[in-house]
Amino acid sequence: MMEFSRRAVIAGGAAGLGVGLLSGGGHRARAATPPRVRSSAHSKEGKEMLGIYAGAVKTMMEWDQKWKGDPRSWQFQWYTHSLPGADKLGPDVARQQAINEVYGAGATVPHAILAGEMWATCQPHYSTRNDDFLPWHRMYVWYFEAIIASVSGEPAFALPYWDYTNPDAQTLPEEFRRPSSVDPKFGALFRETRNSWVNLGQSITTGGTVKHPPAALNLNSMNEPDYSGNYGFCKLLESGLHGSVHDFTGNETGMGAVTTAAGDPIFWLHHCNVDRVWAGWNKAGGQNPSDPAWEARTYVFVNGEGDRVTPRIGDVLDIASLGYAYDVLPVPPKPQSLVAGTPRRLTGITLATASLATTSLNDTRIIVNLDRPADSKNTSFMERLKDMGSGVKLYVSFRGLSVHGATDANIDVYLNKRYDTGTDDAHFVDNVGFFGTEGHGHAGHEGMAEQEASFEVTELMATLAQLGLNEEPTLVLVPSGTDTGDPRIESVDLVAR
Ligand SMILES: [Cu+2]
Repeated sequence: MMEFSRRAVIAGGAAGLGVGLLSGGGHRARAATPPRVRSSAHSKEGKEMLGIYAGAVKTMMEWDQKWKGDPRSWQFQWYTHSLPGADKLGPDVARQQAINEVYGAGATVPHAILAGEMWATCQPHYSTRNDDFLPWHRMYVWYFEAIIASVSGEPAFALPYWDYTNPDAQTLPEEFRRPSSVDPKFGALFRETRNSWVNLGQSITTGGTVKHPPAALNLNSMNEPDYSGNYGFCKLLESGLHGSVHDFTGNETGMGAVTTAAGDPIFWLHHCNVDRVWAGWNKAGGQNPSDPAWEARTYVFVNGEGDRVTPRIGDVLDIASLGYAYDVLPVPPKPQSLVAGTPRRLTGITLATASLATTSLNDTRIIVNLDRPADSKNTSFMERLKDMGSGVKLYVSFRGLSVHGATDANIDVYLNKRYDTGTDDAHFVDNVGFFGTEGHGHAGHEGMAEQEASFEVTELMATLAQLGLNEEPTLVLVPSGTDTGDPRIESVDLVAR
């Protein structure tokens, strides 16, 4: 059993990593050696790494048959995120059923115990710990990268990332699009459970039947100076860009649903990019929470050798100490946004609101008229906005997102576009998806946070106000994806903070 020694915890940093994170093999780069560089999957360096990656994924998938239940097999790594059935049965029942199936009922072998600790532990989906989204996935990707290095026998392996916020990189990298019958080398990276146009090499935003504005995949979350809370960087990145890429890439039996997402080899390149956005936000001045209890929290994983490890969140906040770097880091769209300014209200004040509880989200185009909140005196929206004073930020907040089962449903949101019918993207807010809402709300399980998705609209609102907005705000919702899972939203608010 691998635990951090007290000495390592006190020493922290690279010394702590030497005992815990890097234990067992010593083949990974130490902090003193040059970092492994993670490159874009569309670059020459990234493509070289994809060759190594494809070979290792193939081996791990073979281990699903040969050594079923081995911690370094493909299925074990996938199930660590979540597993089929967890949306309907809840994670605990689904996990136990899968353990019985893989190891036999009542099995007490170490790998069965490990599966009990690790499977369906994706954060924050199986907790209320929204702030753990980034560190949990950083650990998950970091150990997975070590497993690929060890399985392939290529210690210098660095996982490539998928740079989909670059408009020229919004196609799935070609290595992932060819079945084994066509391409024995890269075939292990192919999955059928994607939107058909994605595997045809068309853009995930504008291919096939979808017409998302290019801004649907954006780095707006990086403008947020706070890490925590429903309007913080971590949550905005998770419910925005991260969820959209899941829904735009896979269907409800693949990347589009939490239960099956990590079974698609592109998952890891997606989360590598999410990790890169976090590193870029830190580089631009974004501060992680400074909470000793948060930093002390541990999760269970296996390292490159398949041994149990229990990294602390505090161990993974600095990528240099983990021995890797990115070839390029993204920057916030508004570079000045992270300079310390007025402290924000944590929750915000609702300026306009609408219930969506009885609205069918299956229509092609839904017009939502927001109204004055019952407790507000001013009848004019602009007057209520003025009452907030200067320097407020405005957000569109969707509350009570829930689904009955797996879905890749997602909705493009436009502000004050009621009378437009064409392709005018000037009113576009963002894309709201249901990734991560499985098992919440009306189909929910105890102890899960209500799901929200918020998008900042300060500048958009100012621009539209200049055009003479003199009425309550209006939203237009344009759904896409399959309508399985009965997606629902309780309400939408326009919030100032
Ligand atoms: Cu994800």
